Amino acid sequence: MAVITQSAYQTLTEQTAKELVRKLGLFDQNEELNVREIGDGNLNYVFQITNPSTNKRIIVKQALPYAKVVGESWPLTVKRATIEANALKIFKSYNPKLVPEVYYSDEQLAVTVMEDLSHLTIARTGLIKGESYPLLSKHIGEYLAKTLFFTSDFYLHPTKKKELAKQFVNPELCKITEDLVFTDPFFDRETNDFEERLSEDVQQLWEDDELKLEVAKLKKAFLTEQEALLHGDLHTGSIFAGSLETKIIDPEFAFYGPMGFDTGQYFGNLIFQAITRNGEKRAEILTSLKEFWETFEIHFTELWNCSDTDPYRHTHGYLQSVLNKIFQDTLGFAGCELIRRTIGLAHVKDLDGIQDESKRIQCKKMTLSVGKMLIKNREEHGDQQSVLKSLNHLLDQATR
Ligand code: SR1
Ligand code: MG
Repeated sequence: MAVITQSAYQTLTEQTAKELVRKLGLFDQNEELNVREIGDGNLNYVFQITNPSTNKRIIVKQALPYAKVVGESWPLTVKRATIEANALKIFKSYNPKLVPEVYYSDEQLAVTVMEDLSHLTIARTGLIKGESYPLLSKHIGEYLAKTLFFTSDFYLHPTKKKELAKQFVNPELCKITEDLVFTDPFFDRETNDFEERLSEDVQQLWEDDELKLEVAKLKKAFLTEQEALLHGDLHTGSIFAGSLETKIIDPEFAFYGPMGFDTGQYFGNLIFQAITRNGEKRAEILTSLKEFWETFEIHFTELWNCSDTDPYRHTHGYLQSVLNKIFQDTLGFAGCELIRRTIGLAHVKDLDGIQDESKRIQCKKMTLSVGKMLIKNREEHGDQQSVLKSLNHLLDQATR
């Protein structure tokens, strides 16, 4: 039930954000509070509310009725706030330590009030600075094995699964991904954004029919396969990291889709770091990629072996074929992520933050090559060792 009676959507201000947390009883009426708008994503306002004397902090997040990255000319449903709050609750139920707590959500105001995580760092920001997060990939591997398995037909009753899938129909946010990840970067579209020095590489990509056929198949999988409840936007900017702790945030793109989309977005975003680093720091990322998939496989297999929902569970070869499919999808979706973050609308700081122009262009050419390799060869790579070998080989050649 709504704590605040609100007939229509209104954009929060620092003042109304403060009033809200007081009304919710999260702070006393007489507590002195500081407010800062700290949202650095593409879509929402994020207010951090602090009592400076006790250091207690709370986050109030509000979905804006448009995409902040473009402006008011791109209207966007605020229903995504409810999707996000509900997804956070479901994901937390499977991974209590890896997802923040939601204290309150209001559908009308598109507001979610939740745990503050400012003792941690956004993984992308930390990784760009060269920080090491030895547990990050193990945590993400475990988180994904659990969320994907427990929300799939391998675990849920088919009726329950279909009800959940209905609750998470998210057409507007999916359309953003369909356009910005799977379509625009592969055609000459206005939303694309790339340096003049990449024009030749981009032209080649647009003329590569073999690549486009494979991207079309991946887009079809994204549009039609309802395998599990996905986070839907699991890049390193949607993860808070510390040396011991990891928290997955921002599932406003959540919907029922192919499992390999979430694993692929994480995999692809780590590859940006493998490309921009050298020597031992690069090796750290390659180890992290290896740990990610190994952990995912171990947990997924364990859950598979314990569950008794699916009568085909012990059929020889079935689990392996499911894991192979997720792995191939992971590579393909990772490839799309690498390409779209290089030449599409929404870029990443891993690349755009490189000040030296020649180095930046060289890295971007590499993300395009690795992206194409992953998409085209995804079915030939039988296991992760062979992918990491190809990746290493490509990167070594470029560094020489
Ligand atoms: C208009 S939104 C652009 C991108 O930001 C989000 O985080 C998603 O990745 C989306 O593609
Ligand atoms: Mg986001």
